[in-house]
Amino acid sequence: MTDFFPDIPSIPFEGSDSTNPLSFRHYDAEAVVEGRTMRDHLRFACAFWHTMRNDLSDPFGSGTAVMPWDDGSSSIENIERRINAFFEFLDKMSIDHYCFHDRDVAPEADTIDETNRILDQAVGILERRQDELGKQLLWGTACLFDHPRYVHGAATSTSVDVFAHAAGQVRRAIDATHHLGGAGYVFWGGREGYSSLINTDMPRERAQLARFLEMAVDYRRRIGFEGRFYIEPKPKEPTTHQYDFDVATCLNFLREFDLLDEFMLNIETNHATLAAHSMEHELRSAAAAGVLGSIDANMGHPHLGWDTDHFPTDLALAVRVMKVVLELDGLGQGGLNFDAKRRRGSFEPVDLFHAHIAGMDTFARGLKIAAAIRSDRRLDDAIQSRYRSWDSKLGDSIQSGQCTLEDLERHASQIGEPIMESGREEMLASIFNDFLR
Ligand code: XLS
Ligand code: NI
Ligand code: NI
Repeated sequence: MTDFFPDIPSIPFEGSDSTNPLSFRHYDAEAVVEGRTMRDHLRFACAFWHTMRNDLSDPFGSGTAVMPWDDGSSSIENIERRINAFFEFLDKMSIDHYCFHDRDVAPEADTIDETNRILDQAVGILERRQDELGKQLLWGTACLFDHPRYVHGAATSTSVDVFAHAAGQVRRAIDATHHLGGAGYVFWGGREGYSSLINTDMPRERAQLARFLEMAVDYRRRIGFEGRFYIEPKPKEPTTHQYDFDVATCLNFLREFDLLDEFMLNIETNHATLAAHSMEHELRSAAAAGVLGSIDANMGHPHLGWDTDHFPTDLALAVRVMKVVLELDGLGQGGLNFDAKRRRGSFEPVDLFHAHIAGMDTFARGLKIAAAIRSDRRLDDAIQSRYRSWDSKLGDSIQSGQCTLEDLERHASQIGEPIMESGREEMLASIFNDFLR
């Protein structure tokens, strides 16, 4: 299959001395780190929407992306060409997984029946290609944010008829994901939020969203879909405030509506940034609650305040992400999805390759360095040592609930003023940097 990127070969691993930009310098799929191959640790996925459907337009200018395979029509031939170009790309890049929205692969038609017929056709093509090339669907999802009917939200719309449209659309998107053997299904509430509280009944909208998710859980059970259900937190954009603001907000929502056993989270770096959290904070919050399921691996830009979906090229960030993933012993059936787009100026087809190589090599390096930091142990030991006073009789009795405020007051007055130690933050940051070689 060399129809769409004829001048670009399959990307080889050439090692860190290579100066060939169309090679991996760090991602060596079969190399073993902490007893597992890089391929299994990283489980890279490519996003159909950015790779095939993003023309790189921005609010000030039209699209620049050169896509010779795409005539812009909704014909089945064009749908098939896009899918074929996508799989040629995955194959040449050695990317094992992919993700898509229903409307990325099959545009909406005039009637629901016609829309579903086109989606079924597209799913048939995806199925053939993924089976031929041994690729796997990491997750599917429904686009509930583009069509004008979703202007006031989908599950959280003021219109019950819109809720019904969204329910039908999600049903079909879950079917498609199930049919393709998807490892997961994502709910990203693009318009599940509000523009202003002046016209919004927030508790009512949250309850609608919970009901929607309950219906999806019920449906999953009935059809026997065993992939994971993920919620993808994001604080804002396109709405002013989204109900799935961040990990903590999602956890509260899932607990409040008794859905915690049914959902994990898909955490995106740029969304963490928009919520004024570090990605590590979001990952650790989710991991502690047992819901860290999958990652949308991208990044923002310090000077830009929106979801710019840059390719993840920040090595230190990748190290922090991979350290959490290693501590968790992997993402299981989750993975690292490049929910990332090229800059508008990187419009040639070959830039798709450069962008994904940059992301994959950054994460491969991040994985190796995170493993080195773990085996060195100085950073982990430093954290453990800071809390060592808790590994004591007193610490145990507090933790196990055998201590009262009066007991502790007595203890405090016996020992006098505690001796405090430095947190050594700068020293530890410097040790971390020593590994970024
Ligand atoms: C948008 C989201 C979106 C989800 C899938 O900001 O990241 O791309 O990942 O709907
Ligand atoms: Ni995303
Ligand atoms: Ni995003």
